[in-house]
Amino acid sequence: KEERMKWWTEARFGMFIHFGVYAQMAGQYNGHEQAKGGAEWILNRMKVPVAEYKEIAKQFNPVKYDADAWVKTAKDAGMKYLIITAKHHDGFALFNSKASNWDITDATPYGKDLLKPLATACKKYGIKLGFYYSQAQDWGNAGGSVARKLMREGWPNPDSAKVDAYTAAHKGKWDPVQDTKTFDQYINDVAVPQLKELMTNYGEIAVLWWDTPTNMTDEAALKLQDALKSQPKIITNDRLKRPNFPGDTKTPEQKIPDLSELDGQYWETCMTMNGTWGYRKSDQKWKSSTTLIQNLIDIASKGGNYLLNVGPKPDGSFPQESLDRLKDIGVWMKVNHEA
Ligand code: FUL
Repeated sequence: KEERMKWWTEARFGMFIHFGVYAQMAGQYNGHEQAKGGAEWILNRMKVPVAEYKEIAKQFNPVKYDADAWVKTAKDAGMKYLIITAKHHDGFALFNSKASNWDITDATPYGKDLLKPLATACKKYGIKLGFYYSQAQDWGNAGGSVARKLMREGWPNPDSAKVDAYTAAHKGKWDPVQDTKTFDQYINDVAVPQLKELMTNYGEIAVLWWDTPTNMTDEAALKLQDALKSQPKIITNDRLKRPNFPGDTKTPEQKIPDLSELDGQYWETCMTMNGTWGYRKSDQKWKSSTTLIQNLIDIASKGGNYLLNVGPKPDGSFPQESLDRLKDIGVWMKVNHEA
């Protein structure tokens, strides 16, 4: 394991990218602002009917996406690896998937695999590439919506009482289409094949970043883990299934552990620069460059990694505020780190 973790331990700094159809909504549904939480949760938080969300995908056309520019931005900031949401909770695949039509090639006018050019650019700049894959929650592919508490916030629809009643009666699902398959069918027909696609079509994959282990079974977790076996050096986090599947790294979210909390395990703090992972137009609560640099110092001094997020705009460009901060960090890195 130590050998496999070597590059990761030395890396210290990576870029997280949350990108998908939610960026198109930018935190708003029918002119109403999503009340709480990350904008990447809008489909669930505002209980958008799945068919309506898929209509919105028909506007998702990130024509300003430039993989080379994304990776160069990370490189210039002193980052050593990049993790992108190959599929977030909305189930939308940023890659060409044969296992589901709910992907960028079939469901959007953009029509191209977004991960292919990213893999090429990462190779060019010597940046390790990792994939985030939401295995246990998939609201867009039938069977993938697992039981969760009622989480409607700020639903603007006059039918809200009806939607709440439905959600309460259907273990957190809000759209009948989500119940047309079982969770096992979703695992076998979508998650396992998609992971195999991700493990075979993009060269060497350095990290698989699982998320929200709620409602996973050991059986499903084993199948998913097995789907990674063509990448023997891959590093995984602790979010596949709890307990029994600790993975390689711990994942404190939006916080830096105190020295007293460290237990000798590999860890990585993931954090947003403002308050959301996916792009939200109204979120202007940006941390200062100084704060971000101090976080990086704090984390590195305690032996952890800093996975700092960017939520690209629907056109595929990085928000200017993110670019400004990454540039400042890069200047600091050049002077103080990369002599
Ligand atoms: C969380 C997710 O629910 C968020 O949307 C985000 O991806 C974060 C990194 O992990 O648990």
